[in-house]
Amino acid sequence: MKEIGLVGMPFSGRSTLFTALTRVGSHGGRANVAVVPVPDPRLEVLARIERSARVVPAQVRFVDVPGGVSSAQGLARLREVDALAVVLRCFGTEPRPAEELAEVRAELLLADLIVIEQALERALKRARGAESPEVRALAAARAALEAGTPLRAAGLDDEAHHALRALGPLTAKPEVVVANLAEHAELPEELAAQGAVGVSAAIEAEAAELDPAEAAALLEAFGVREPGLPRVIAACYRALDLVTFLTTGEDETRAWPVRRGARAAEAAGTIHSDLQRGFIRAEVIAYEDLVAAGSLDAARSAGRVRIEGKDYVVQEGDVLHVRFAV
Ligand SMILES: Nc1nc2c(ncn2[C@@H]2O[C@H](COP(=O)(O)OP(=O)(O)OP(=O)(O)O)[C@@H](O)[C@H]2O)c(=O)[nH]1
Ligand SMILES: [Mg+2]
Repeated sequence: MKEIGLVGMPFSGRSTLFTALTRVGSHGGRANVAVVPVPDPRLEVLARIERSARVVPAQVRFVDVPGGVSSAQGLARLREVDALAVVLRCFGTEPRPAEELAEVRAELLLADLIVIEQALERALKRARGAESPEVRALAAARAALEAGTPLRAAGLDDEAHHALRALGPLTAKPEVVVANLAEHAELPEELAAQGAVGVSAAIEAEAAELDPAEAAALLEAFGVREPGLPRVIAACYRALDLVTFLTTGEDETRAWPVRRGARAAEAAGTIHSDLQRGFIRAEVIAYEDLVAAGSLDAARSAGRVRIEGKDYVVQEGDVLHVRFAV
């Protein structure tokens, strides 16, 4: 399960956003963690068509740490997450989200530089001054950070990224930007242009505590048309380069995230290692084609279900049925 860490300046509204996204209160003084199902309207449709007994959505975990971006303890926890969501204050007096974004990024860069310099010193001692792959990776990372380049954009090779992995460098992680909007405010143009997601965290956090009818009325009154959660998760999936394939049958209809470019055998392996080991072939149909056909059986009869081998690259919205033998 992918873990998304909320990061930002103090009082940017991270804990409020955490509550809005997870419906769980975030209490000061400790890291707060909550798992949420990934909204995916396709699941209910498939489950109805195939009469599945249950629906199993994918899940993501959100992490909210106390203290702003300069809290070493908070940042240490964020080194473990898969992606960062930078929360920007767009409410209250004199919001300046663009500057805040630059400040947060600078702080993350600095935090990485400190950790990498320490690790480089240790690595040099261990290598007794000689060149080692570790020393080379750390030196390259330091040079990038000193030049103000986040590690995700530093052009490091896989070996270098692997050498740095244990340090959990923050600027190597995929990043999404979440603008925490004031009541009735629209997403500022310059942030929209950067692909930021606007969320009215305070209103959504309040709505999270109401019953559905009251919540809907509150959101409507404040002009919140689309909840933040699906848009934040979609942005995270894009940043993490994930696609979702689906499985459906009598037992369950289920969503499975895999890295973009994953082949059928690897995708099968996320379901169960036996399916990868004993992979024979996959029956594949795009979600839209299945819905158009009316059912998997109807699609099969109409010859709309393709047979793919283990090297087939799984596409967003593919419905997969894996044939295997162990
Ligand atoms: N008006 C308005 N106030 C908000 C919004 N989001 C958060 N706040 C308020 O801003 C203050 C800080 O919010 P928090 O969610 O605690 O911010 P934080 O980033 O978690 O703060 P620290 O963890 O203390 O650094 C609180 O008083 C919130 O009620 C918002 O969207 N609109
Ligand atoms: Mg907080």
